[in-house]
Amino acid sequence: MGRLRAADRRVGSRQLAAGGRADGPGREDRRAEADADERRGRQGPKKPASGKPIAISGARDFDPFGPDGSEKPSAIGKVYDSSTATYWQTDYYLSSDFGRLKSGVGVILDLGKVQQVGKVTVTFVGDTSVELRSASADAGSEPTSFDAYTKVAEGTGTTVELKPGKSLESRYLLVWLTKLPVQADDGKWRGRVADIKVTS
Ligand SMILES: [Ca+2]
Repeated sequence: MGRLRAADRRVGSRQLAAGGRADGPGREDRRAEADADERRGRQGPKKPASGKPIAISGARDFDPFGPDGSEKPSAIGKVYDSSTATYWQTDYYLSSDFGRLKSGVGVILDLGKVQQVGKVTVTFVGDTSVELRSASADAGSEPTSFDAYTKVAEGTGTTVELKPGKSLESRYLLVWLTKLPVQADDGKWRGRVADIKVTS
């Protein structure tokens, strides 16, 4: 019995040794596979470079829960005039939560065509809470209903970087203000959007 077990152990150690040798080529195979993946990646469809500016071709004030659906449209171009010295502002409200009249107001951005969106940076006057919402990539025209825009990111601050969690493709984005600051100069609760930048 004792000798048999010893023989078993010898067989076992030989198998281990063989297994050890088998591991070598195994690692080689995995490396070769990784190389092949890399080659396939290089030859595959080109991934859009990230961090490239995406031009905003139009902006519209959006107040779907207000009586007239509009919020100070005349200055809306100032959200993308590349100057942080100019801004579009909301009406004023009696509290940071819009006097409990509505859940928010915002700006719809038209990117001209469906784009891969990596980041939207919004500069406010005063700490503001904001959501980035997106229409679906197959929206043929600018959606007018709030429900057509899905929340993809949110943040609070004066310069807020909104990064969708997964790769986002859309033509229409909604920058949706959800909490307003008090403005120092007029003492009123209102949002002021000084600049919006979109990058891939
Ligand atoms: Ca501006």
